[in-house]
Amino acid sequence: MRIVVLAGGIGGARFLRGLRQAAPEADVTVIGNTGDDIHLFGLKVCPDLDTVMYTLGGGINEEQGWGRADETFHLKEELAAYGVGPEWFGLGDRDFATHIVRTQMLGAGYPLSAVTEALCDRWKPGVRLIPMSDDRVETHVAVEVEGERKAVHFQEYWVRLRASVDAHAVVPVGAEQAKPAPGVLEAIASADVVLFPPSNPVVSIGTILAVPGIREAIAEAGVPVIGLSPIVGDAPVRGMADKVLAAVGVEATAAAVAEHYGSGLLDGWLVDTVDAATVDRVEAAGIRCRAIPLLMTDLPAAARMAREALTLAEEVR
Ligand code: GDP
Ligand code: FO1
Ligand code: CA
Repeated sequence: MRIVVLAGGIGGARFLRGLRQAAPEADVTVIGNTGDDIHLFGLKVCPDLDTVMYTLGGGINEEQGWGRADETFHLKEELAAYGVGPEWFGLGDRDFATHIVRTQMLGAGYPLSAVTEALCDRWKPGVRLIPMSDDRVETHVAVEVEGERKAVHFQEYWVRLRASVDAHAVVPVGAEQAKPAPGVLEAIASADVVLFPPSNPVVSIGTILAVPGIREAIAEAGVPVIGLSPIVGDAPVRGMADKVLAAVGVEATAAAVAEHYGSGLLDGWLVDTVDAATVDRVEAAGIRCRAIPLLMTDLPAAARMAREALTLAEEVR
């Protein structure tokens, strides 16, 4: 079975670990969000690609959900001693190596998709990880700070400002001109099922779908498209999905996120058992819906979610 998964960082990566266990024989292609990417310390940082690669490759800091396990921060401290920042972004020593390799290869002319493949040669995530695009796309967030309206990079909104101010708009800068990376459209066209893990619907999956051709390819593939809600009990399990959903005029509920994707894209939707009362609303929107436990507390829990998603895919096929 060929499975295509659109993934952000933590929510996508933890679900993928479950999927790999639930369907060990499956051929899984992950289309990764690159809208979170940023140039810092002179290096190209790709948080969501790295979170998927480290999580599936066994190098992730489990508690944090991003960055490397067993990390130290000597390099960042030495840079800070020279007054070189940004001080608000924590890049660890082990993680720095990934970024140096990536930036060197990009500088030598390799596209991000080839660089990602090279990095995955080391980590062996057990899936094919492809960035959504080789072209630069950067998510910016319109905010108001001390009465002044301005746009900041998504990392600045999330990591520096801790999403403490309202997001007025979310813009994937460069997406309109971006092309899907080599292999993306081919993987979708030959997929047996497309999964939306419980990733952020706006700044992860929304950004991937903003690359022209990807949404259309999924709709045209004619295979089940199944999503899992990142919203449980009317709140994100973690992160700032409520803030960025508000920016696009969508309430932070499992049902509203399903309606936001719409029946033109989504065939099936899984909500948590605490949101079982909203199943009828989702089905009324033309999307098959089930309520199951959706908290990825451990690997077996994530694997059960993946199994349910594949079962729902067979039901709607
Ligand atoms: P990010 O790029 O690191 O923010 O990760 P993703 O975009 O892949 O996923 C973020 C989303 O995952 C957030 O909106 C969370 O609510 C959701 N999430 C995290 N852990 C869980 C979980 O255990 N269950 C569910 N249903 N959603 C989760
Ligand atoms: N998140 C933080 O909250 N603080 C950090 O200092 C930070 C550093 C960082 C470095 C590398 C990396 O791959 C991810 C990092 N993240 C950090 C996570 C990241 O900013 C966001 O959680 C994701 O981009 C949201 O998807
Ligand atoms: Ca992300």
